Amino acid sequence: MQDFGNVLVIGSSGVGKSTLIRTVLGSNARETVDGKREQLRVYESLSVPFRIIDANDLEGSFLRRCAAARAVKQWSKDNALDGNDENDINVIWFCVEGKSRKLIRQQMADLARATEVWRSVPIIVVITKSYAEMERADNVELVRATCERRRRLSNNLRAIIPVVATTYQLNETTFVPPEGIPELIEATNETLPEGLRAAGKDIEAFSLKRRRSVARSIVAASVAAGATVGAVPLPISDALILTPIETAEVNALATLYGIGKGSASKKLLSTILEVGTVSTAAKAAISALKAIPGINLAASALNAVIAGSIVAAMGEGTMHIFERIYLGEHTLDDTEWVQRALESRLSKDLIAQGTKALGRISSAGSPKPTPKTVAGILTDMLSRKATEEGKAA
Ligand SMILES: Nc1nc2c(ncn2[C@@H]2O[C@H](COP(=O)(O)OP(=O)(O)OP(=O)(O)O)[C@@H](O)[C@H]2O)c(=O)[nH]1
Ligand SMILES: [Mg+2]
Repeated sequence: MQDFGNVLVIGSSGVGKSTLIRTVLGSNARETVDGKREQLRVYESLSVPFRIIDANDLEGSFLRRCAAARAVKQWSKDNALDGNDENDINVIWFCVEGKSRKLIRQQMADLARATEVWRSVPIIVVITKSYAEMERADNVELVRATCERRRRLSNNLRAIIPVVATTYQLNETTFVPPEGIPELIEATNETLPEGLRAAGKDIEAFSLKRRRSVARSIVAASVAAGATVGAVPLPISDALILTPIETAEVNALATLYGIGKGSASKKLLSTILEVGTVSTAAKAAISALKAIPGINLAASALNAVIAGSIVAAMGEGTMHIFERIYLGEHTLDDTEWVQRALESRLSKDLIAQGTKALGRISSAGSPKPTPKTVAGILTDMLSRKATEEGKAA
């Protein structure tokens, strides 16, 4: 019985197919043995309701292309226990790179040629490396226009999704967070034929898992930025210098969890940011951490650890809140609950985690670890905590 849909991923070398596949499938992805052939790799994971086929040579020379297409067809046949091999590729992801706009048209033409044999299989165009937010809408439009000129593409096109698969670091304190991954998973699920499609509850669970892991990567990048900013010689007497980083962190998480841009969302976000920056809870936590005795760290390192810990606690707290809202357990305008939940994180968890971090970093030897080292230790602590929570859940 086939209980999984099959997604064929194609795109030129270097557009980001492997990176995308890793992000979509998550850490428990595995390569299936039955798919192992020279021209293709087949992956599956418990975190999404479909299999992903990475066919390397579909874009090579004519002969290689044919060989690769044959390999995929043969794989389909071998796996089609119901004997219907025609439909075995259920969706094709066309990966084109958004960074190089000029090449989009050419890339689309190449992909169209490479997939000629799958006449009626639905297509989702994934615009990879969509780092520039301003260009996303234009790129989508360009892809749409390109598809309109070819009958097979316009008939089969189901969605165009700009994606950033992993955080793109612009500099030490600014980054482009992941984008479009839950949308891609949901669009793919919707495109699968009835029967292979995950039901509402299932897809929600899949989607939550993937969102969580993307959220963790946002928090990790923010923690690194926080530790860097915190390490400047200015003493962080207040948490205000972290405002830009916390704002970016909270906004990225909001986008990920589909917290919209309406007035209720705005109020929610500003409540969260206020708790993180000017609340007495945040201030008290900072003074408590600064006063811990026996910490052998230079002032800049101490500040880096505290700043990173604040950003970590904010990120974790915000993630928790957005998850509850995403699951429908709370509403956007439940700001009182939000405030309470976050304040308790900032006092209890922040002090506990911060103390632990300070202990670990100060006993690591150097009184002046770099922000990078500090961030590394903090994110390591976060991921251990997440693993423990995952086990406990
Ligand atoms: N930061 C960031 N880097 C990316 C992203 N997507 C791709 N890259 C980088 O782009 C490069 C190529 O990505 P791959 O995923 O290996 O590309 P591919 O399409 O699998 O390439 P081939 O296997 O050669 O066909 C790698 O250095 C990736 O780290 C992204 O979303 N964010
Ligand atoms: Mg690859």
